[in-house]
Amino acid sequence: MDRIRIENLEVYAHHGVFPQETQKGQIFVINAVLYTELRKAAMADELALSTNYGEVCYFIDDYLREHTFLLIEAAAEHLAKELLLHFPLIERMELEIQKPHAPINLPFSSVSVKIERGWKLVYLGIGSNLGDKQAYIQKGIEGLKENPMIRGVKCSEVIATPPYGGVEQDDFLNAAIELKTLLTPYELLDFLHQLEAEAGRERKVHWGPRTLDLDILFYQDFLSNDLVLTVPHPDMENRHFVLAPLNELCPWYSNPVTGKSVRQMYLDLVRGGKKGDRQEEVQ
Ligand code: A4P
Ligand code: MG
Repeated sequence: MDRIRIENLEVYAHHGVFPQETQKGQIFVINAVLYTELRKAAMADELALSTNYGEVCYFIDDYLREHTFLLIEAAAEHLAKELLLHFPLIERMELEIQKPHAPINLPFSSVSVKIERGWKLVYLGIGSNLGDKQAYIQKGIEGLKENPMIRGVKCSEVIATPPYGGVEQDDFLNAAIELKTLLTPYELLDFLHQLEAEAGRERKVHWGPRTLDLDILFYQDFLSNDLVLTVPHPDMENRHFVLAPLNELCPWYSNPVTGKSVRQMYLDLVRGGKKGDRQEEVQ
């Protein structure tokens, strides 16, 4: 991806663990690489279509002077988040904060931290089969949209589906959601649990009836298989209620584990190539 690079921006600020650092202050040196598409701005020769690097420099200067952190790790983390929220064309960034005058009584030229942060592409499954299902799904989507750490929320058509998994229960409404987020996978999972709790969800029966269920299907190229989070969702290949709406949003997206596209998984399931239940939509 194209990038804008800022090198050796000097900011006089007050970050540090020692009292003399927060009282007197010192010079910090900032390097940043901003990943962003530049083609449109270049073809139109129009600043409004790009990210103004001057504004970014002043933003960094203001932010680091107005806030005080003990650690340069914290300064970098918060600054990267604020930059990504404030400048919408930046997809991801590398940010380095150097502290050339850190209080170390040894000869050295600088110490620094460097982080990489950005918006991650995520696909979720959403479902409800208790109470006012449509309203719960709508409320879940609104909750996602209201979180500033989430943007670009797109929802597939909501479809009615028979229950999958052997528990006798009411039909579901299901959909798939695309979004971008600055939350880590575990932070996103916590937030989804919060939305489920706000919808009054009670966990009584595994795979049982629920007002709102939000599952992480894909989180960019992140892979996990621990007690808290399994991503990509391990059973998606067998689930018509997941693949049909997902196929509407991202047919060419590939499962990073198997390399299979969503469209291929969907066609395999519909044609009966997979072992799982073949499900027809309930009209
Ligand atoms: N967890 C692990 N990986 C994930 C992930 N990728 N996304 C953990 C979300 N959560 C994940 O989930 C149990 C635990 O799974 C969570 O605490 C989380 O740490 P839960 O939502 O409390 O329980 P659950 O939903 O009953 O279990 P599970 O295994 O998540 O079931 P699913 O996969 O959600 O399936 N039939 C139709 N037609 N439509 C449906 O939506 N849903 C289910 C439940 C069954 N049958 C259905 C539908
Ligand atoms: Mg679930």
